[in-house]
Amino acid sequence: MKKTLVAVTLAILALGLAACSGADKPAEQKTEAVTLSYANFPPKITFPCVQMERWAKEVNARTDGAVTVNTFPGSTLLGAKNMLRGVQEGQADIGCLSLAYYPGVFPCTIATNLPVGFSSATVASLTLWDLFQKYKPAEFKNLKVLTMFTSAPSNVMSKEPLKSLDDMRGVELRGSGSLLRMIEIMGAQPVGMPMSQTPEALQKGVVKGLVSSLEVLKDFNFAEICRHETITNLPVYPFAVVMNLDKWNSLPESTQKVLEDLGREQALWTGQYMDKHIHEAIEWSKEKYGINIYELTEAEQAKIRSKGQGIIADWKTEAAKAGYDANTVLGDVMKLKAKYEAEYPAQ
Ligand code: 3IO
Repeated sequence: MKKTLVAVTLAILALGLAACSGADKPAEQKTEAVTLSYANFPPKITFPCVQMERWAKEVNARTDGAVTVNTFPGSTLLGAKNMLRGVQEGQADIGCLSLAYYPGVFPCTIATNLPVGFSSATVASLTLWDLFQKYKPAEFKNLKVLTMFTSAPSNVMSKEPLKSLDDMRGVELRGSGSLLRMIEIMGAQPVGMPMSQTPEALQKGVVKGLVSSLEVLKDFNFAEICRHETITNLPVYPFAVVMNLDKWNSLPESTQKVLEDLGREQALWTGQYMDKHIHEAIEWSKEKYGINIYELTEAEQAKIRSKGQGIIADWKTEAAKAGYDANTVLGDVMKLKAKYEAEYPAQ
């Protein structure tokens, strides 16, 4: 009787132990399910949102379904101008920032928005990513940067033909960041606003055109209203995808690794998507709306390039004030640009 009792007690204890460790161990090894919200400002079909959907899908697959990303395109969770604060305060876990919308906030990485003549979004995106990795600038200190990318070089899209700098005089053109200064240099009238407000501004006639990468002709259907495009090869717009730091710190290490491994790959994917999509968008716009494309003269381009040096000089002053060795940062941009132009020649 006593022996049986001891045996039964031991058996119960053993079972209990097994159950405890069983409940503990395998559950901890299997990554806990987590859902992340990801805010974006422009409409779903535009490139910042196309890359967002690709990222969400990859993350879900690479974490074996442990991470689900809920995407909020079209300013449904956060808009262009409250994206930064919204992510810092945790209203969204992840947000997509156009750095040019935050003057003075990103003194290091905004160097990629300078008129340095990037040849493609692929080259500029990888340059931006590497620049960030080298400096890990304090401008992102309370955030986790998940990936970065840029638009393609900017050109002028307008309602009326702007075949020369003379034609541009006084014409209201939308831009942001350094593009506002470039618009001024060309003699036009700069009007600052995020891309997400541009359709309405064009519709209402507040602006007569815009300066950005040409895929928006298709993605926003701007080709319908802006039948005239002037090739100017102006700066690219840099973007950062950032995560709330507390949320990042709460993620299991295995998940953090998946996200970190995806950072550069996503930058390259987005640059290449953009460069390919530009060609499709131009062809589509020619076919559907018969858009006209103009080139400035060599002399006009030289004038723009030369005046653009002033923007670079002013950035150097700002970057130095923020504690950067501006010549070294700019030198890095130029070195990375040359390296990636050799690796990814313009198509
Ligand atoms: C851009 C921003 C949102 C959607 C599509 C876009 N294509 C190019 C840009 C860059 C730009 O003009 C901006 O304001 O960030």
